[in-house]
Amino acid sequence: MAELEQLTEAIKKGDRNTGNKLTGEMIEAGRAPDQILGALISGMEDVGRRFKANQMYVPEVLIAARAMKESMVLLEPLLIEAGIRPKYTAVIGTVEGDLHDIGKNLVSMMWKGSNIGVVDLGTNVPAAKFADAIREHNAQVVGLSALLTTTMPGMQQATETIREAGIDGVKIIVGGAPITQAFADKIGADAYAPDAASAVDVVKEILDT
Ligand code: B1M
Repeated sequence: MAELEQLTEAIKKGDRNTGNKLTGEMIEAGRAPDQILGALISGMEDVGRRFKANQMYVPEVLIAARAMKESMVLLEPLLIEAGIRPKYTAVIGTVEGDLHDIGKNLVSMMWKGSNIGVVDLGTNVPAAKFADAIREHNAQVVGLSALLTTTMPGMQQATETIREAGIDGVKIIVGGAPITQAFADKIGADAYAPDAASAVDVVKEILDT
């Protein structure tokens, strides 16, 4: 099997040792960084598909994402040198009052795995901080996560604050266990994603058109 395919396989399996070894060897051999990145993304895309189809579960996704992250650490300096930038920039955070971050982190990892740059604001993020970060990083997308019914109003507040800030063209994507499409519509979000893999599809749908 060609090295690039082997790297894709290593990411799919979450085999970070093989992933690191292959990435390092290919860098040493002078392989184009965008080809290595492509192989890593293919691996995470497959992980996303299987996660969505319930053929893979949260711990396995986290292990695959860790393998990808480690290869990215090796690859990043070359990508910067070659001027290869993520296709989009997204800001993400869990809304004010809410400390749950496992689902948000999964979305963040899946986005990174799809070549979307992510600025992660963490948990308990005040509405104004989202707006500030979108402006500061020129983000095209903002992801809001909430796990508590009591913090759903915080998601509405964040959406309103971002809209009121008049930031041109930023797309608001919402998700989390108590969130529904109906709630997303009610608060004026651009899209709802039921899971982390769908959050990748949603970004592609609304920005790649
Ligand atoms: Co909390 N908690 N918790 N908790 N907790 C829930 C959410 C709860 C349902 C448990 C229960 O009562 N059955 C309940 C909420 C009830 C409600 O509001 N209806 C609850 C409660 C009440 C609380 C506290 C209030 C408890 C207390 O102190 N009395 C407290 C609140 C603290 C706070 O936030 N202010 C609290 C605290 C905690 C811990 C700190 C102990 C811990 C969080 C640790 C952490 O996140 N670092 C915790 C946990 C772990 C849970 C449960 C058990 C698991 C949540 C989780 O991580 N699931 C949860 C019960 C449960 O779900 N079984 C529960 C796995 C994760 C992968 O799923 O986050 O849903 P999830 O993410 C999914 C999708 O929702 C989606 O993608 C992911 C899958 O692909 N998604 C997005 C998420 N964000 C998205 C964003 C997107 C798109 C998709 O676009 C931007």
